[in-house]
Amino acid sequence: TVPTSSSSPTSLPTVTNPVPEYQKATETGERTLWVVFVVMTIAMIVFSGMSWSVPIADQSKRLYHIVTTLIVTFAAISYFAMATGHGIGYHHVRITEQHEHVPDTHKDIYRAVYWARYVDWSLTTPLLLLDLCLLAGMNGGNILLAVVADIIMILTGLFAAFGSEGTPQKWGWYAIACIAYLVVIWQLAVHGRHTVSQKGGKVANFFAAIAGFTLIIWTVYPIIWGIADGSRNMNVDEEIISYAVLDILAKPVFGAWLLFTHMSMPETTVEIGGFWSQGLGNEG
Ligand code: RET
Repeated sequence: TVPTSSSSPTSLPTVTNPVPEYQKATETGERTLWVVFVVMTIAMIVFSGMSWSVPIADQSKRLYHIVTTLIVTFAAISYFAMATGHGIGYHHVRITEQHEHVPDTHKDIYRAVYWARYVDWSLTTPLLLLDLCLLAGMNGGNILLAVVADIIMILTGLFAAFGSEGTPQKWGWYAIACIAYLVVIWQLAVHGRHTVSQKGGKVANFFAAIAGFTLIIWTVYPIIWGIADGSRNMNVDEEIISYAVLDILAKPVFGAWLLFTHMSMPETTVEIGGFWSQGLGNEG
């Protein structure tokens, strides 16, 4: 051990454990990242194939296909980054052990934080919300509010992931993210449910089912975050596997459900005005 500092002239010097501990993925975690990369890539090919099968004259029926294909495309890119070792930072914590007659010791712990996830989520969760908002037929103002609150949730979540422990920083950011998440839920549960009821029972029931599914899956994310990044009670591999399962449910499974239902339920077609549904220049 190497003495680094002394807190007061009369006390013993504090020493730092010279061997820091790195907490990172093993082969299990890395293999999981590759598997999800493959799943997202297959979903991307299937969803874009489904979009090609929609006649060119029916562009308004392709909007969900485009949004949903973009979602799995971003996910595939972000999983490629993480599987090849990109988009990973290290969060540092120093643990001090106090001793009576020997110097205090420090242990430095560096834990892998996959910040590429947050880049993915900041692009894909707004698009997932857009799918749901379009299905419900929400107005532009409410869609904007839901999307902006969602982006705030993800970015403040990223700050929380690198926030220091033992100060208000980490859990302060987490609390702000949770408030933003409540705004998102509010938009869907109140405004989404209200506008979709005007589209008739069939669409309203489908919206209730797929938005309910989304709400359950999304709510598990901050719980996993709290256990893995917050209280450090989950190792990096377990964190990777948990998010892998959630990501597959939230993106390819959600997307397949939406697109297949949309094909057999013409009432789900987006009807919010020329820009989104008609194609520019097609109206005159
Ligand atoms: C964080 C931590 C801070 C508090 C909250 C969070 C919520 C994250 C959510 C993520 C959803 C991700 C999805 C990914 C798609 O594949 C950022 C974890 C509230 C809701 C759906």
